[in-house]
Amino acid sequence: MPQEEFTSIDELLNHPEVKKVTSHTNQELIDRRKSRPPVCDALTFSYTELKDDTRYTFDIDREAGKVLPKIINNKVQKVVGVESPDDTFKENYCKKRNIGVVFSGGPAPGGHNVIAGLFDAAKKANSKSKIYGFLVGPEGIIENEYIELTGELVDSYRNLGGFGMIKTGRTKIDTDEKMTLSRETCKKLDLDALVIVGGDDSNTNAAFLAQEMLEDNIQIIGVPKTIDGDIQVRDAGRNVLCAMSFGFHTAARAFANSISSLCTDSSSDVKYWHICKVMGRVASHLALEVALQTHSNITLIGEDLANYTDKKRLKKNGETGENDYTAYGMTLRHLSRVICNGIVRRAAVGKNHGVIVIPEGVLEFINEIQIFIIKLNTIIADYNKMHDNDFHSEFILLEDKLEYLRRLARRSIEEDDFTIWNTRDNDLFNDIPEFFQEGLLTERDSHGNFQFSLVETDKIIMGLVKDYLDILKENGVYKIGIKSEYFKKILTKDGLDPDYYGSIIFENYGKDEFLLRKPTIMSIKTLRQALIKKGAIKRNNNIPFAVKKIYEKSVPNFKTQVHFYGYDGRGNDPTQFDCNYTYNLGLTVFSLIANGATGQMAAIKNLEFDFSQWEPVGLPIAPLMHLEERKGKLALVLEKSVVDVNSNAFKVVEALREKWLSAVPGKDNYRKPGPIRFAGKSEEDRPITLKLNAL
Ligand code: FBP
Repeated sequence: MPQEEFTSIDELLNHPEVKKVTSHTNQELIDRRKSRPPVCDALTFSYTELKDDTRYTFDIDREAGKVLPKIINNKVQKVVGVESPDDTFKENYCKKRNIGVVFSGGPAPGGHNVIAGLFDAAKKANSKSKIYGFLVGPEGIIENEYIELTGELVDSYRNLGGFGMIKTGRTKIDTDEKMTLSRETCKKLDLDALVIVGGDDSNTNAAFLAQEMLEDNIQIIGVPKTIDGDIQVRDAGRNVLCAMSFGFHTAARAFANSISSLCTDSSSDVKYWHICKVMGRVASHLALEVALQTHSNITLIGEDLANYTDKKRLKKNGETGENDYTAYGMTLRHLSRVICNGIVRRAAVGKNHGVIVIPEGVLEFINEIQIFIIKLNTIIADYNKMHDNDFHSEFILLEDKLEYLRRLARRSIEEDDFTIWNTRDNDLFNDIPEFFQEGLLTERDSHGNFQFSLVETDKIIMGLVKDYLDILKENGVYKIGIKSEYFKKILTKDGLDPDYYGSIIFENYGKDEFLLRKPTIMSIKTLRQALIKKGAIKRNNNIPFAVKKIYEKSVPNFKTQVHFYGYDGRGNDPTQFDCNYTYNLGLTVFSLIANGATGQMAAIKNLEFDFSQWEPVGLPIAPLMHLEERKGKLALVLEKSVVDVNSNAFKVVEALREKWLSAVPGKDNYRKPGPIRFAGKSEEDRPITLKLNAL
């Protein structure tokens, strides 16, 4: 077919086909916007009410009782449908309301559906109700920056990822001044309720706002959001009330899809170890789910490392009667040894390639690093409390920061009760590579959290791994196994006797499928010496070409490609699971508001089971809070849930670790989860972690 000729660029741009392929909408976008998620049974009713479910109890922290007295006695509330309530109920349920909503913290797929669910339910109850979206996170409440949400705006974001509709931010309403400004905004807008869609810190914030604004009749409702999956709620009896925060499934599926492609690449090109750091500020839930979805060769789980005990040291302790605390938890050096062991074992069967998954927050679980983080958090927080200029503006260069630490170390010599940073801390800190020192001294976020995403965790661990692999290579331990058949073919081709040379070069010739060079042969020179010693060649002869080729093939070159999976998965369009979950969360939020609840977090019980069993509930936030070290002092916060090493999900990964390492001849055991599909059936309808833990 002859090509069309365009006389101008405008003519080309106006061509219908050009318009079609360059349009910002496509079928997936249209389908997503049009789709309406299924609704939980109780939420299909025109009216709902809340029933206290007293089967669930909590171990209440005394401090929480003292600080949050007005909401500490809140109960778990079950949302139930009401067929035909009386007129007073109807009137109250359907009264015109002003509701504010804000996103807080990192984006998580599904947030727009929380707003869509809330919007639909509120407008259905009373079309005159107004929903305001505070812009760019809690800062929008403090500064009274908002937009009124319209049906058109909400429709354009249905089932779509990100928090683009109203954006998000990490400001915390944590001072009297910010609290006063927030209250003023809520009053100015005549808000009946404020909905905070956020993580553990933001829900903590929600509880404090609920306590503060109770007398103002402003209800505060939280929503469990974070891709990290660390908001999981159980009662004192370990009953699961909220199995997972929203956004986790999508992020994990997105990471897993990319990482599984790297598994394919690695086993095709057979030359790289792909090092994949995956998000999760502290907990390793995302890494665990990725392991289950992809069967990556090595996956580190922070909580597992912290749980490690050095049996040899413990035995020695038993004998000497001393208590050596370094026997508990894994050190960075030990961790690098564990990784090297896996790499060396795969190389021995000819696989000098593979995929390693490293959780972003893994260092939090390494004792020595954890101590530095806590100490530096305190030092920075103390400095900021006492000076007009904050620590990071005062000490801009790394050298300035190090000098300040040296001053503190000197102070510890002069003042007995000054113990936060002593000369030993300073010496140990100086042993750390500069980029990591810089990382440990980075600015904390507004909640006082250490920002793991800014630290090159993978670089620190892989640096140690590379150093140790070099030593193992030197010692003839790290070497590539040569397939016996291949060896025979190459030598026979050059007219050499494989059996004769094989027994000189290899330690397991004639025994195994993959042949391993003798540890004494670790260079061309030592190979020559071995051949001369056995009379295979004369002193001034060259090494036969085929033998040299085999030797060279057995020398490993450890090549890595480093990847970070975080922001991409966080911005992915939600899975069906997250779409359904979040839309129903939005409907639940309205039910809680319409029934007068405050200080509650909307949740869906039984997420781990089929949709028909999902139950909307309100969970009391205050009873879930406990004291934790933040910004150098104890603060009441919602407890983060980390990976339980006794859970089914972890036990399965632990048991299959060896299989997935695949340090045996033959194919790897990779699994392909496939991409997230909105239409049609996606392979997983919910996180595998949830399925396993529900068994
Ligand atoms: P939230 O807990 O606020 O949902 O954020 C989670 C997260 O995506 C972490 O996984 C990551 O460590 C962090 O946010 C990154 O923060 P930032 O967006 O400030 O770089």
